[in-house]
Amino acid sequence: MTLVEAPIQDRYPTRVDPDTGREWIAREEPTVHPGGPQGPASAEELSAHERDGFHIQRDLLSDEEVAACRDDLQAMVRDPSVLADERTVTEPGTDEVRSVFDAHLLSERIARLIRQPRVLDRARQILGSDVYVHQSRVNLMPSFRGSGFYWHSDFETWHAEDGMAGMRAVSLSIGLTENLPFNGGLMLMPGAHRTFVPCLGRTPDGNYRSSLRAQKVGVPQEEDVAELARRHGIEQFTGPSGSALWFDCNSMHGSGNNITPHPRSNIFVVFNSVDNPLAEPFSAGERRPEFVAARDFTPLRA
Ligand code: 6CS
Ligand code: FE
Repeated sequence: MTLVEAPIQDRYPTRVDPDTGREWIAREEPTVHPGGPQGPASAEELSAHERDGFHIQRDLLSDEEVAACRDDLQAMVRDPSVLADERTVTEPGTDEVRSVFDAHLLSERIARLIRQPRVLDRARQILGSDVYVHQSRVNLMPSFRGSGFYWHSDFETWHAEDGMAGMRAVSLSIGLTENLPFNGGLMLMPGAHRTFVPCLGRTPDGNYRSSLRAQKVGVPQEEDVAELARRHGIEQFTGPSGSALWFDCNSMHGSGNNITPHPRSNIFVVFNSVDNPLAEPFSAGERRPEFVAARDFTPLRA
């Protein structure tokens, strides 16, 4: 007898036909999942995370650690083999580095950092289980010509293009420069993570090659953004270097361009629950490469 596995149910249909409509879907799963360790996040931080879909961890890194990470980052973007690699993504229309993926594999320091209790246990605490790294990168937003990202939910892409079934992933963004209100920092809509907003259009093959520079498919309609902003408002993540933002995979977020002389860089790591491993893409014809969507679900260990 052969066992036929039932296909995993698509709880969040997206990339839909404009004619079929795009009803919002209420999230039924929690944001902070039970079953994780008791610390290091406080009860207040966890309840803010559940309510808003994000919380800020001030002083995650000391000034010395920030300086060391920035040195690593500079070394990466000067390394010809890194620059020639598919994992390095440049700004739209120029060869300025925008992101280097697999940062936790390229930098020993980042590899160690994400296994320390101040990071790993907080990720476990939020997701209520062991975790693995779904995606990691360093992002650099240059001064004067840095381009932002339009509003989106990361989960929409990870569900559609990577086969992430449920909302049980959390992103960590650690500022390596000051995040000012005007140098292209992240804007988020507190509370919008409880709604899934389907997007229109089909996913073209090889979409990631352009979407990592400027996302076109998998962004909500302007009416949806306007209604979410009316209901939830918009906040911006600001803070000195070394502060970190933890945000839910379905948080609605985006960033403006950076025309200031102040560049912005950060380390970005996505933790997914080992109980939420990737299946086949729900709304794309092919899987994305491992450097954008890892399929090694081995739990991260200290
Ligand atoms: O593709 C990704 O995994 C991430 N990048 C973009 C531009 N949007 C979705 C997600 O944040
Ligand atoms: Fe994003």
